[in-house]
Amino acid sequence: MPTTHSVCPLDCPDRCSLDVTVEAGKVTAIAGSRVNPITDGFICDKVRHFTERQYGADRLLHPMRRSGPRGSGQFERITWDEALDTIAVRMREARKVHGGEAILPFNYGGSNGMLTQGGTDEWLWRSIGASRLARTVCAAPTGEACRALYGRMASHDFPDFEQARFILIWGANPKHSNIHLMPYLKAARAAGAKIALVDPRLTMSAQYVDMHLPVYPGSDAAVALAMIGHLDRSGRVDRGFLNAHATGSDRLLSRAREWTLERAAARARVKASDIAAIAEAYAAAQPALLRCGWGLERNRNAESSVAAVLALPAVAGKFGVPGGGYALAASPAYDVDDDRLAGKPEAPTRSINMNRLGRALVEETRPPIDVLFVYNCNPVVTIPDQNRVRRGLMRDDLFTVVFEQVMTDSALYADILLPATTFLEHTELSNSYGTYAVMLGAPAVAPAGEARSNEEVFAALAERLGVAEGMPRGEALLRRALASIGGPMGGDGGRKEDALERLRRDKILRFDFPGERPVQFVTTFPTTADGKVHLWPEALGDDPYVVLPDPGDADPRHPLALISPATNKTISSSLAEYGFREAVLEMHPDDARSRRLADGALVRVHNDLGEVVVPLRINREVRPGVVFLPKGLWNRHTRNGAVSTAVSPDHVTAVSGGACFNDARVEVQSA
Ligand SMILES: Nc1nc2c(c(=O)[nH]1)N[C@H]1C(S)=C(S)[C@@H](COP(=O)(O)OP(=O)(O)OC[C@H]3O[C@@H](n4cnc5c(=O)[nH]c(N)nc54)[C@H](O)[C@@H]3O)O[C@H]1N2
Ligand SMILES: Nc1nc2c(c(=O)[nH]1)N[C@H]1C(S)=C(S)[C@@H](COP(=O)(O)OP(=O)(O)OC[C@H]3O[C@@H](n4cnc5c(=O)[nH]c(N)nc54)[C@H](O)[C@@H]3O)O[C@H]1N2
Ligand code: SF4
Ligand SMILES: [Mo]
Repeated sequence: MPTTHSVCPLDCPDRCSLDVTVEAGKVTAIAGSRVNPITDGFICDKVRHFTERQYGADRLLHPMRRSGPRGSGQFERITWDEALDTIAVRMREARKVHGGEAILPFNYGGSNGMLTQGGTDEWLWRSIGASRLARTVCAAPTGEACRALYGRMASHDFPDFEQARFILIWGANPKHSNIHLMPYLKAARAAGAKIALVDPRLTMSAQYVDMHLPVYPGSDAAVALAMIGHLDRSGRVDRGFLNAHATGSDRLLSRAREWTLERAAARARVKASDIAAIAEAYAAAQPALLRCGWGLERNRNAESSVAAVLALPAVAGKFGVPGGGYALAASPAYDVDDDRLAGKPEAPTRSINMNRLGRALVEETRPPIDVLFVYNCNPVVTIPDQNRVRRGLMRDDLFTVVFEQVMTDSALYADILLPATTFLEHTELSNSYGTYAVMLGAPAVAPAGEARSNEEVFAALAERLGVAEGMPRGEALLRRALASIGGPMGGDGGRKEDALERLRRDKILRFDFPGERPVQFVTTFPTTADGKVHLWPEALGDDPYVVLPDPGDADPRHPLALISPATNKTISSSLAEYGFREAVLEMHPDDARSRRLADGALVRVHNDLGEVVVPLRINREVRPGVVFLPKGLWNRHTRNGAVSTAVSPDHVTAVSGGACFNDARVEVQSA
């Protein structure tokens, strides 16, 4: 059967290359290919079954207008012209009455491609002076902390994990969120590497994990500082490295000395000896690799936690060898020029933090938000404080557009609903945030129904609003997107032309590192102003290593920490329409016993913000004092039509305004 080359554009670090089989104009199979060597011919179940989205009952096939109350999901079919004209009229009106800032574009990770995000959409928003969106729901604190310490230094690529003799996995769950790392972890283990996991849950079996530190959520800064303090007291700090390559180490070390093992152990609710054991094993091994995930950033203490964790490889002298240093997002190294991609510079309009959507819709008055345009995002289930978001969307005078592939919980609130193509139906240029490659995907089939691509829809709106002149489209947009990538792929415009030809021929463009992959402090270095690691980074404020008290300390009625990390069933909330049947809450047996809750019992997970009703699963792999609901549920997956964001506070991290999902403190009772 003939296959088409494609690329998975979902918000996943692996960025698989795909072979798509088409029969009689329909996609019949999706499999991993070897174009991206990391994919190695296998993909996750979710995307293997993507035809369930493509041809499923939830797929949106034509534009619609709301015909019942907000949120009711009652719509009537209209034409594209009616839909686009209505939107254009409402936008023009909003601009006339309150100015461009009365329009709020709302988008995030639904499509990680460069043609569906940041190009024609940004051109439109910038041209009409819309409010800007601070895209902070994920990775903002981690990115901020990493940049503050190391600038845009490239991170380790997956294959080098094999060379490590000790791998410290901190707040990441590769078994679910980064499955193509697993073969390299396995190979490292086979070659004798030890693996330690710092996570409130035991996410991997003994086949992978030698040491597990089940920290209480939000306590990572204390633990990492205590490790640094312990290395210092026991003479394991690499002074030579620090003197040559770092600034601020004295201040960091003196701060770390305040965090004795015992003090950190009390904050993290773990054993002091376990913190010491991991620090010692890490210091002793060479090469040792730190894999920092995104689980530790989803609380108020985020920037300090990530900074303290990322300081470890500098303090312990782990750089300078393949398989040593840290592995985090690859994205900083791409150094994408957003202005070039958008085709025009950003205007300094009002910025709205996406994590406070509910508040913005209700409380912003100068000007109020008159038009909300949601695309590549499902805020009703993915943004903190679900009930507040819903109240905001119910505002009588709000005009909401949702541009979606399927009938999500957010789509239900649309005044105008627009059907979007999937990656099987449009051209896409995808850069990976896990590894160093760019790939091009061509449409495998014609759009379902009347679905249109983001590029088409934003261009059509720009035309109606009179701002389309000069907007790059098609091939020109593709070239511009490619040219906006800097870093080790960068070069002059002329070279980029060759790059597109090469990309078409080879289906993949790899980064031009000296050597096949980046090796930190050998072929890739900090890009801070002085080229050094900033261990007391001013960018993180007066005190980069503040350890905040646990939010539960002030809330004794809600003693359990609720975390809601990624699972293998969805990508954020994408594909949940077929990925999930019903969600369960996972709880440690001790917590279930003290609450007289039996396995399978229906429970209420609640706090002052809201509640979620689901069956209970008792599971020793979650530490005591912590409960776990999956990220990305839809309302239909719980008994009361609410998801974990219903109990997530919408306060944000101090430096970068990041989301604090894991600051949810709850009580659980029989329902
Ligand atoms: N299958 C699948 N893959 C995905 C995604 C998905 O939804 N599904 N999502 C994608 C996206 S958008 C992202 S951002 C990444 C996220 O991928 P990861 O980096 O793996 O992040 P999380 O899944 O949020 O959390 C990782 C781990 O951190 C733990 N954790 C929670 N709180 C804390 C804490 O305070 N401290 C520490 N040390 N650990 C904590 C959780 O128990 C979890 O096991 O994955 C991407 N890949
Ligand atoms: N409880 C809890 N919630 C979380 C988190 C958590 O830890 N706990 N973490 C969060 C994280 S890490 C992230 S990244 C966010 C992600 O949250 P969102 O940005 O809301 O991502 P998705 O849930 O994947 O929703 C993306 C939507 O975009 C649509 N889409 C895909 N491609 C296209 C396209 O080409 N055009 C258009 N118009 N639409 C498209 C998809 O159908 C999908 O419904 O969620 C956060 N939510
Ligand atoms: S979601 Fe991740 S693992 Fe699954 S196909 Fe896409 S890139 Fe690969
Ligand atoms: Mo994310």
